[in-house]
Amino acid sequence: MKKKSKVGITITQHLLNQQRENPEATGSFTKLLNELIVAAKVISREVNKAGLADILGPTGTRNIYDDEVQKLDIFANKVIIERMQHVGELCCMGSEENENLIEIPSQYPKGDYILMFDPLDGSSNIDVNVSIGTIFGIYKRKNPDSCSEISLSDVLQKGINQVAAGYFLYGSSTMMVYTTGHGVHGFTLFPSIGEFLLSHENIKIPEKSTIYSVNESYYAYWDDKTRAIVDYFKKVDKDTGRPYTARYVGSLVADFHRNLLKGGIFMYPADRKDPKKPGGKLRLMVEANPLAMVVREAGGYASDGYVPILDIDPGFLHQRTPLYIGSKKDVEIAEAFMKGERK
Ligand code: AHM
Ligand code: MG
Repeated sequence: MKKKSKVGITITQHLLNQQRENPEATGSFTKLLNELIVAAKVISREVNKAGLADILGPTGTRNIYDDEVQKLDIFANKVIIERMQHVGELCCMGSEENENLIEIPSQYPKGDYILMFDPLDGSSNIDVNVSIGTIFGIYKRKNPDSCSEISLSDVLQKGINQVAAGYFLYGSSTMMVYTTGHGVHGFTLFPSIGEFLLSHENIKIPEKSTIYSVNESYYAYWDDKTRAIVDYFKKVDKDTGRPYTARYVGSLVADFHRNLLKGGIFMYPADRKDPKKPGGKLRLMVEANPLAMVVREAGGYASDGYVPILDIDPGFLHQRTPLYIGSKKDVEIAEAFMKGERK
């Protein structure tokens, strides 16, 4: 019998349904995601009024990656930390904006979950009304029985260990896309009722696409293998649908989301642009891993050019990685060029 569509149900109902389907669930995970959703609603409201308030524009400071920090980044970071620290389900958090692990203050109860997040990704697009997003990945601490303080060794885990991951997209509408390993589901925020309603049930990414997304202005900084990938996608060949179309917003969440729905490959290769960032710009724990889990659940693939993103053992919290992510066949083509199997 065909499964009845659940389109239109609230995110809360969806989480509760998933909780019921898992007899071991205690509800703590649902509580955690619910609080994250409230934080995203607050961020969404601020993003929507960004042009109106004195919240626009850079603060003049730089974060640990030497990126200019925008006021809204700081706001989003603060909202997530303050809302999530008192839920009682987290043992710590890690944010793109914080150099060290974020501890849960001693007055609040703690749990076994770890929240890794990029509070506002694509921040260079804030000032110009282009879509931006929040990315999150949730893990369980490695040693749950430990009464000891949380340490980096509890946190530094492969992306494959994520128990949930997703993102909020602040675009023409605000969306939440998430997975707990049981399909990828998309919800759209209906501002009039303040609720996320299921709008994209069980998303599947096309296996092969005709879209490539990369900042091609760095061509001169790439190695020959990377150049060959892009040359391949641009070459005319009717049978394989080439040349592909180029689409690059410059907001990872926006580029990823479009490719997830329409098919496509997003690439942020390693380059020689900045000697301080030789492994590419994007961060493994807060950007690549969550999206890699989402894409895998949707039938796609994410690689650093050689190995699956989800299999990379992080050496430190803010590790960077080259990223090739999207339609499976296209990412495999990129991988084949990087491994020298294609020339
Ligand atoms: P951010 O986390 O500082 O906003 O940087 C990440 C963003 C991604 O959203 C996007 O894919 C990339 O940086 C764009 O970088 P570039 O301008 O080098 O193409
Ligand atoms: Mg980011």
